[in-house]
Amino acid sequence: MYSKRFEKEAFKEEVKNNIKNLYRKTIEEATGRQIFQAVSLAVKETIIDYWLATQAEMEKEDPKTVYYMSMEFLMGRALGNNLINMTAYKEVKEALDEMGIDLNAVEDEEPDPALGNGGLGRLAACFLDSLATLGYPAYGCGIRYRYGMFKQKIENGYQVEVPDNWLKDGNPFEIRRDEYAKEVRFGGDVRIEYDPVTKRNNFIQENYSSVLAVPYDMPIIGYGNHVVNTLRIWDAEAITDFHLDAFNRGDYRHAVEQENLAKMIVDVLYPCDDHYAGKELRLKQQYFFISASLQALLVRYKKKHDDVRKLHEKVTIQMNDTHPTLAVAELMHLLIDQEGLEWDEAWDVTTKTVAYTNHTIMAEALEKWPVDLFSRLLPRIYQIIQEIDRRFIEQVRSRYPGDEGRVARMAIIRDGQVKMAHLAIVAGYSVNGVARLHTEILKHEELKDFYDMMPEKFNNKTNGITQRRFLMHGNPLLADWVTKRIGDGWITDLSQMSRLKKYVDDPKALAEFREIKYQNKLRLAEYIKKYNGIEVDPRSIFDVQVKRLHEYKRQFLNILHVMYLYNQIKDHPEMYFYPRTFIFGAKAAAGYVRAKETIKLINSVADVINNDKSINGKIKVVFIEDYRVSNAEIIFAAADVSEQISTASKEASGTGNMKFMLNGAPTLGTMDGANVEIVEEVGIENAFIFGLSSDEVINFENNGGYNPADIYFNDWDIKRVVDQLIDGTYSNGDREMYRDLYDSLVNTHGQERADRYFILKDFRSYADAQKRVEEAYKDREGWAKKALMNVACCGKFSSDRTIQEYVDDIWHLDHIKVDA
Ligand code: B1H
Repeated sequence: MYSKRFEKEAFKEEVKNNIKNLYRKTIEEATGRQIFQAVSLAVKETIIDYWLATQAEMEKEDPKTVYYMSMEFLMGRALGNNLINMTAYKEVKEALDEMGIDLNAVEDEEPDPALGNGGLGRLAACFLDSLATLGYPAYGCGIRYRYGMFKQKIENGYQVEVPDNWLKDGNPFEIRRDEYAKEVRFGGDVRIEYDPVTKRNNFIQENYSSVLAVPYDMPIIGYGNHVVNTLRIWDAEAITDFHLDAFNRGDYRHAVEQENLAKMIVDVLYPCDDHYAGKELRLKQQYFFISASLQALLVRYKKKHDDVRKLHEKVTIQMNDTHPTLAVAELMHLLIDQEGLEWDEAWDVTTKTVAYTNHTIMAEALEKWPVDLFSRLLPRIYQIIQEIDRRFIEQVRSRYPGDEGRVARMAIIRDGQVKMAHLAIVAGYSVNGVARLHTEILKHEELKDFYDMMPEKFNNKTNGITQRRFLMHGNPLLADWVTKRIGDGWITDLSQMSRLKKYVDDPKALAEFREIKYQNKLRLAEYIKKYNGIEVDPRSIFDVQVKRLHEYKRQFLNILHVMYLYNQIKDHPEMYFYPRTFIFGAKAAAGYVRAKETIKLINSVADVINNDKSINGKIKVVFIEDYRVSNAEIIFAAADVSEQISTASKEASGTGNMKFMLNGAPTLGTMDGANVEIVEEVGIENAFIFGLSSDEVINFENNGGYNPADIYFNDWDIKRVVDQLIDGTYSNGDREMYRDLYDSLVNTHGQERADRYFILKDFRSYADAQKRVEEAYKDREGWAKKALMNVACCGKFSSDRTIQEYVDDIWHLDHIKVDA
């Protein structure tokens, strides 16, 4: 279907036939969902040809391949993106038009696959897109959760979670691969048996439970290069009698247990972002997909190679945070217990094969497993980690004699816990952070001891995003305009965006650029009308904060500032005020009480302000329900202001910030994560920066925090806003509804520090920055220049650049080429 081979009539015929054969219907009779299925199958047909061709090429060239291990792949809808990358979007749209079918409507029928929480999962998806586009052989390895990220409903201002049954009607792009199914074993005991022939101890797991891991493959299509890589996600099934060994056959109770284990294990994605769940089932999920993926990878490697001691020459494994760190021990297990390698040989291979990416310094996100749980569930894996730990501690002791404090800090197993980050660092040949500032904090604060001992492992890879989805697909008006101005090279080389700089002094170009933003704001306004029932003025400033809800991201600061503005307008109705629409979108982890209170607060403030006729609609507040990849594309395209207001040092990188920039929304933010690099690229005059620096925050934290009372009792505007949390203004007189949020700012209850995230400390500086935004926006042409400069300077933030750096510095992959 790649444009030159696309045959419109044949395609139309195929869609018709699919509807006939699948549903015994004509196009006129088919439902939207059915048309989506039929169109997708027609598209898949072409994909498969290129998928086969890519496989054949890999078979022939035997290139070094990366296996990207991740608990999350937040792919978003596939149909539109696949068509874009096949460079067939416009032709297919035309063909469907002729059949009276609207492609956009068909796309909207696709469930939005949400096998991820937020930034970490979406990053994995962008990386797969870039790997295929750059022509690098790659497998994504993950879990085929039956239920992805929950759907969010807002009822009476509160978040309600609804299960996301994304597989209900089947997934047209996946292929089930029974022939690659693998058994994964849990629990039981390890018997040690001496083998006099090899003179080795054999470790034999007995009395275990097991499940069958069955892979489903999804195509990952490179842009315009015919490369199709694979996302392999594992489903779990009960091991049928046929697979059970004779000893276990007929053991009914055991069979039922295994059946239940299989059902449970892939049931649902844990909806925690930047937070560690600590549940046994989560550990089972981790081992399940890691063991299956590694077994499959070894089989594939051994088809061509007989010496597993050279695995690292053809295979590299990237661990997306610590969630896949069991890969270290499982690889050791397979190499020693199955392949017969000695410990040192296995360790040599493992430590040349696995690499680790850290995504957060938030203490509550660090994975630590209780030893008793861990050793019961994974007895052999635990033994191996004990031995890794024993040898590592020996090294620390010989390097730092007498420094037992250091040993205690660095140990993998300590105080009854297994520390996954330590294991990942000790075994990984590379340890990277996800933005320059984040990596520096890792090296000099959080992971200082490890950096001291092994500085050569540490490196930075600043995150990126794919411009194919977040501009070409999400913002076709701007994409076409850019292409008209500078050609289409930016699609695979985002640095070419810098050629747009020459238009910042071209009034005609600026007028067109502004008109596009306006059209995108109209599109979002329609969406908001349809799904929220709120009228918003597309000429107002669209000030947007969309991301997971977390205290450190400070949606609370944003809404407190809205409350403050509202007070100002009420006090001074005559005051000049540029109309603003504050747009929020955020899911809270189901058990995260304070995050959910914040959602309720935003909705309460929205209720009061949106219904106050006296302010003439100067402020509108909108909470967009169920923020997800598909509506994100519409939101970024329409944003004027990008709120990136995390407490400095807490947001490892952020990637939403980059998507806003790509779509021409200047950043209003702290010097945190990748904001630092965004400002460096675009110039401080084209951003709105405020607040404490990361050094200042870290300093306060190391010295017991700061005293918010100093601010609360001295700044009358701030006190008034904070008091409004408990005087009933936003709760129909209920003084308790927001008591916990109030306390979090000014009252230390026991152990928790008041205002841990420096909201009051940064409030004035934030309000000033917001004032500067308003001033700047009044100058319409000046604003358009700033916005255009953001587009022109976003080149660095393509995930193509990020992936090229991973390849050059860490993975050293071979390139593949697929002929049409
Ligand atoms: C990020 C997570 C995360 N960092 C634990 N850490 C999870 C941690 O389910 N869990 O247990 C899930 C997710 N996610 C994000 O990664 C960072 O906060 C962002 O700043 C960063 O941009 C993103 C991608 O690197």
